[in-house]
Amino acid sequence: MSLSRKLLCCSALLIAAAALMRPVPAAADTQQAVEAADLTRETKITASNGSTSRLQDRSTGTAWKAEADEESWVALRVPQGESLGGLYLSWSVRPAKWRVQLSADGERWADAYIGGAQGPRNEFIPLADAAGQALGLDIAPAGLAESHTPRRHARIVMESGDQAAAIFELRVLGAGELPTWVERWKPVVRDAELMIISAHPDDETVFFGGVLPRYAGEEQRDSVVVYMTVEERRREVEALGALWTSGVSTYPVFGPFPDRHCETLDACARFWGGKDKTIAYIVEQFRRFRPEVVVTHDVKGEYVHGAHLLTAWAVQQAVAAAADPAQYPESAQRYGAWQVQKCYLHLYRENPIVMDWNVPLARFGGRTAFEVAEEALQHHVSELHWNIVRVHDGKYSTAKYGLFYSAVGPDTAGGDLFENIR
Ligand SMILES: [Ca+2]
Ligand SMILES: [Zn+2]
Repeated sequence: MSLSRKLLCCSALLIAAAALMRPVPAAADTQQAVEAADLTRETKITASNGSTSRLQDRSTGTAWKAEADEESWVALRVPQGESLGGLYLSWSVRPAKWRVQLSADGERWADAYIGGAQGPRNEFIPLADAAGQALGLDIAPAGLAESHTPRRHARIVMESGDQAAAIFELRVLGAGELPTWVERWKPVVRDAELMIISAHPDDETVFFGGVLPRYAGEEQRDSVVVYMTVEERRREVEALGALWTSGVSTYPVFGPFPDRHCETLDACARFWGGKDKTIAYIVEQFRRFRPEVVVTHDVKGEYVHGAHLLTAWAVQQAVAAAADPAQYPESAQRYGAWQVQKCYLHLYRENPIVMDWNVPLARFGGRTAFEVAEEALQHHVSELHWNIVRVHDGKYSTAKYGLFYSAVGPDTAGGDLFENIR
């Protein structure tokens, strides 16, 4: 038996002993793993510069900022007796290069995770092994005496480029099974079953609320949400929270178009670089993700907003264009042509269907799609002061759609966006 093997055995015993000492919640099923504790409040957090309170105020309205063109760090120490299971970061600006290092004594550090500029805005960095036990002993052991000591110290070392890295929020998790609020985004899928095209973050819930809990959550259909325009970075974080709550685990697409208030389709098209550019972008999303069912805005723009009007109009054009390789040939060459099977428009008068969002959903503990949507909406914190921002059940009911296009025949039973698909 090698030395490292022996060390592993010792560690396994220590971990087993620690696990035995952990209190088990009275109502918990003892068969289940212990849920990782949120240690953020008890953890001492320091940084190379600036105030760390902005990292821990539970607000995406504030962010800690690194220094531009410098190496910066955020360091933390979990309390005695706790083990570090992972870090959960909400990035405002990702650094060009960054790493997470661990230490037993806060002086000698070893790399545990290397990160880069690309990645989700909300990111979980596991610092524990697959069994959910505290990692530490196998990371470049600094010496025999120390290798029994759990790594209670971690630091995020960032190399900013010309734009300084910034972090909205940092959460520190103990060892164990991750709580459900920790978002773990999957890479994009090639063949989406459902695509929602939403002009702004919050429209997916305000006007289409119910669709994602039912199809992404309850039916576990691969779902991609495309946002045409995003006003600021914190809105992306809010959208991620809403999507995760609705049962979506595939990272959304945040589009390139500027968010300006406009009341007509033409005014919005001027801001967005023209109608053709808008259609080309949606055609590319169809070809890239190959959705079977597409859901988008009311042709009247919901409460008459230019971005909703243009989005609904451009989706109608794009359904036919995406299927024709001669149109927008650049994305056709890259991804191939694609025929969307069904396209629904919110509140559309032709071929109408009414969804029932009041059915209890097993995957959400018996809550209904409408109730889940209302919970999801609470993530859009910066929009909640607007009157219009609520999950609609009256004039703009999230339950009402019409089938604008179908390659699989008309709906006959009704009440299911995937009727005739499978
Ligand atoms: Ca904050
Ligand atoms: Zn909107």
